[in-house]
Amino acid sequence: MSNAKPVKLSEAEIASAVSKLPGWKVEDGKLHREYAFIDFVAAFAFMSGAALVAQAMDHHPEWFNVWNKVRIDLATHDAGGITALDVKLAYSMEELAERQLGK
Ligand code: H2B
Repeated sequence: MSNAKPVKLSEAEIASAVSKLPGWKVEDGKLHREYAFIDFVAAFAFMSGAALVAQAMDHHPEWFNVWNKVRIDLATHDAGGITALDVKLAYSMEELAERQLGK
């Protein structure tokens, strides 16, 4: 069913991960990014895709949406910090966002 308990990444591992994820930073001990899409439909399309990925991973974002903006915080509550699951979800979100941002 669920995988082994996720392990918190070290400061160095987090720094290395963030350096490969443009737009992402660590804020309040969570991986943080804000996207600005063209409109609400694009923002919600991104969120719909991300929701399916999150559910498949059994790993869920903290996020906040107003019209075209989506503010995201990723942390692993079971581990009390940032784990490889958060990095993986951030990469998936980047892929999904690119589709909406047309990059
Ligand atoms: N999402 C996040 N971000 N952190 C978790 O620790 C977590 C989760 N745990 N989604 C999962 C669900 C856990 O509660 C279930 C029981 O697997």
